[in-house]
This record gives sequence, structure tokens and C-alpha cells, in this order.
Amino acid sequence: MQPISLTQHLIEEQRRHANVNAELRLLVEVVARACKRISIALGKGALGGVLGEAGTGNVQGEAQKKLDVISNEILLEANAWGGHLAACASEEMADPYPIPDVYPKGNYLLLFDPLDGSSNIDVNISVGTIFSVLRCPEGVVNPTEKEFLQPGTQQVAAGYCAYGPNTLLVLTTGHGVNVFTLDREIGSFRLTRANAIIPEDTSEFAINASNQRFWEPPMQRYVADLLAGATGPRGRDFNMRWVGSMVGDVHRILTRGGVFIYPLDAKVKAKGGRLRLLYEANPMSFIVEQAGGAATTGRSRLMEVQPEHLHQRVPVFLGSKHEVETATRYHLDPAAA
Ligand code: P6P
Repeated sequence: MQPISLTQHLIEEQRRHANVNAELRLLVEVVARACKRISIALGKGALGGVLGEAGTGNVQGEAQKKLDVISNEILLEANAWGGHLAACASEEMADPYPIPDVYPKGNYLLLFDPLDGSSNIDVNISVGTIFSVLRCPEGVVNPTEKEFLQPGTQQVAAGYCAYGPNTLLVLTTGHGVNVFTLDREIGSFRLTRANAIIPEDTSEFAINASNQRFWEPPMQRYVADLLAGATGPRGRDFNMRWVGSMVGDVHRILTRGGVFIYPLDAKVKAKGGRLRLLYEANPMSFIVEQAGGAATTGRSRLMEVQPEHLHQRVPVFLGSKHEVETATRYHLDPAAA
């Protein structure tokens, strides 16, 4: 029997869970459709004339790839007319994007990193789209940045689309995590892994080790103990992976466990971290927690951080529950670790 489609899954969730209503179902389906278009654009590679730099920069001060801009536009256009959103916010745009007045507005706010890891595009390594859904506060018709500044615990849904050897949509609406694989022949996402669970323990860590000399002392000790392996306090050997695309690393962790860390280091301390809170760290933390994992800033639960501005950055420790707790303990009580 064919695995069920994303639409059937969402209709069944709508029947079971009050928080999954028709508007949220439409939102997720619209985002999924946009991700299919992004996957097609990526798949053309050099033949599509869309590789390389756009010649513009974004609010992060980063040079934009052509596909950053294209992916952002695909998501904005797809979400403009459905009547499910009040506004969008994107890594690629300085300010929130209000739904044009010609269209009806809805009750949700959508935040996204349209193409995470885009530095990997030109070398054909997996990239992804990350999205987060918040409720627009009651009575607010024209939301501004303020309405987006909600802690991650307020998310009603989150997900990512991983553009790898196959295109996968990973989704949570607060009732576990489900993985859908794009059937390119019929253009439908099919449920291929229901209720994904992250192993609580792991022997695999993901970090950009080239930043080692910039790490804080607890981070230095934690990683040194991982590298000491069986000869050190951890008493077992560890393996390291670093994709350079958060979506790639997080999906590996969702699949076989692991811990992903982008800590506060001397290079990024002034900015508050490397990764963005609202449309990278929060949605990934929601997914990881819903799959039985954990997500902290190294010192406290990540989804409880109260955002102060739209593009705020945050240190990220997420993945296998016990390993995240261990890494966090090094920071909270160095002697006890
Ligand atoms: P670095 C990609 O730019 C990104 O935002 C994440 O997807 C990725 O995990 C991280 O930055 C990579 O950072 O410093 O290793 O290039």
C-alpha cells in the first residue's frame, strides 16, 4: 500500500488535534508546495543558470546566492494569496513582509530561512529550507517586528525541507515528528517515517572545529574530553561530522542521533552567536524536542529565550538528550561535568 500523502496526514491530524485547523493545514501544504519548486530549481544546477552569487547582500551582511533570492521569492509568492498568514519574516529580508492588502490576512506568522547552508550550493552539498509558525496576536491586523518576538515555546508548527539525494519534508505540529519523502513522479510528499525519535545517547558530534581557539573554557574541555575518547573521562571513542548546512546535520541527528553545537565563541560573541534564533534555532529545537531530544543555549532551554529582535542570534546545543545535558553541564557546573 502506498504511504499516505502529506495532505492525508494533515487531514488526519486535523481530526485528532484541535490546534491543527484548516488554516494551519493550508499553510503547511503551501510551504510544502513552495519547497517542491525550490527543489526543482536546485536540481537544475548549472543548467538552470541559477548558481553563483546574486551580487547583493542581506541584512546579515552576507553575500546572497542567486538561489537565496529565488527561494525567498518562491516562499513569499506562494504564501501571499492563501489568506492563512498575517505576515512573513525571512533571513533574507531586514523587516517583516506584510501580506499585500489585495489579499485576505490570516492568523499565522511564518518565519523562514529560505535556503539554509547556501554556501554549499555551488559544491552540490545538501542544503535546506527551515520554517517556523507562530500565531499572530489577537486583533493585530498589520503585525510588525514586535509580534514576531515570541519565544520558541509559542511555535504551533515547525519544519524543514532537506534537499539531498532525495527531498525530505520534516514536520511537527506539536504531536511528534513525521518525515515525508518527495515522490517526484507524482509531485507528492509521502509519509516515510512516522513519529521519528532521536536516540538519547550518541557517539557522534557536529561542530566547526576550526573555531576551537575561540571557544569558551567549558567548550574547550567538553570537546577535549570527546577527542580523548576511550583514553579520557568519557571512556569511549566519538566520531565527528560537520556538513556546513544545519539542515544536513540536524537530519542526520534525527535519523541516527548525535549532538550539533554552534557555541558562543570569541568570533561571534558580540553578535550573540552564529545561528539565528527565530528561523533556525527555534524551529530546529521544536523538532528535536518533539523527537525526544533536547536543545539548549549551553546554559538554558533554547525555546525559552525571549527574542529581542528579529535577526537575533543564539548559541545552539541540540540533539541526543543525554549528550546535550552533558555538554550543558560542562557550562553550568564545570567541576561537576
Ligand atoms: P560555519 C549556514 O550558513 C549556517 O547558517 C548553518 O546552516 C550551518 O550549520 C552554519 O551556518 C555553518 O557555519 O561557520 O561552519 O560556516
